[in-house]
Amino acid sequence: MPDFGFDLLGTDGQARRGRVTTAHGTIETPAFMPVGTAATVKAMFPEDVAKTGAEIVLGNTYHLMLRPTAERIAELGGLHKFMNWSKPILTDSGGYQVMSLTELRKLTEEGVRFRSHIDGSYHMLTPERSTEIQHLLGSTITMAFDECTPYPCTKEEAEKSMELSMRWAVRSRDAFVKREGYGQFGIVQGSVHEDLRLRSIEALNGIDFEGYAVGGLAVGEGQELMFSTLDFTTPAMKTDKPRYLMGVGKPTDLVGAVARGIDMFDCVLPTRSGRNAQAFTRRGPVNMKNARHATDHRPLDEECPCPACTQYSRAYLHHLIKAGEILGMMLLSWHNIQYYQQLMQGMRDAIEAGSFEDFQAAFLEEYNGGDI
Ligand code: PRF
Ligand code: ZN
Repeated sequence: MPDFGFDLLGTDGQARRGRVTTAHGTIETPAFMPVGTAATVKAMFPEDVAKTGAEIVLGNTYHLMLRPTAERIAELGGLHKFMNWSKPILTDSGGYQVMSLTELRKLTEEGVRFRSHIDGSYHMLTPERSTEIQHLLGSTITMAFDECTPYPCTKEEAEKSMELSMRWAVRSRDAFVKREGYGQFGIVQGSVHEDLRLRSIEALNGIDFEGYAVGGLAVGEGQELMFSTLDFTTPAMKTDKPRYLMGVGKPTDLVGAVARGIDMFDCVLPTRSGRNAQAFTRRGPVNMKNARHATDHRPLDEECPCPACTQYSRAYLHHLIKAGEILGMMLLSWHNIQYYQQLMQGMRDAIEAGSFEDFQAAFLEEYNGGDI
């Protein structure tokens, strides 16, 4: 059994090419993790998720603790067996979902008490309970329990919130049961403030996590502020540990964040958009509801190897979406995950070749050039 590890294989400017080694296999980075909130990447079979090149998926503590419960998944042999996915799984710790999905909640030093968005029942999440739930799930990568600082907020609020997350990081680490091949990531907070981000990194570096995430971004600050925050955040982070930008993002976000030294991402965008008629292509996003596709014989993207592109026309995809057919959502979800994985592969190849800057320029030109 290999222990949990990260090898930095090469760099090109700030961009990094790496490999995460885990109990459930390796993850080539930069990597994108499709979101499997409720023990399923929505509208996709796990074997098809793997066919796109995805090597890790994300699961959610918040959703799974409420339904079907962590204890039930543990009794059934863990999340990997439950959802028929044998590669690595990273689980988010729940605090972010509690704050974004529940109306009634109370945040204290101890943790967050909240009412389920499913049946209104009362629950409590603390660093200890979140870490225990992720252990019961059998998560390959456990996330520390944090508060995602809202944006905008005052600097004083950002400071208090970051300090609370750092105390929770210590408690999360203490509650983590270290096993060979499994890891736990700390989460840097501090909003868009350089001194707060640097203090957060300092506090987390004192705890030897297996990796470090950047939280509290992509919360409404906009791409420019997200990038300028990364510009002072990633250079202060350890170089020998993976760096994960949580909940990001659009294709242009991924390329810009890799250019700034990020190794891992997750986002609902490819799957959520896929269920909502939006397809991502080399030439930018395409709305498949648009009537211009109704008689178009051509594939969505002639260079994409996914079944939506190799076996069906734009006209058929348009018809499925207009008719509200489930297959339309399945095909667009597959295509979008495939597109994201191809984009990551392109970035990994460009970093290896030392041509990331050219890759970024060519990507932006084609992506912003518009659909054919
Ligand atoms: N913390 C956690 N999960 C997250 C975030 C965070 O800050 C974000 C921010 N974009 C997404 N998911 N635990
Ligand atoms: Zn495709």
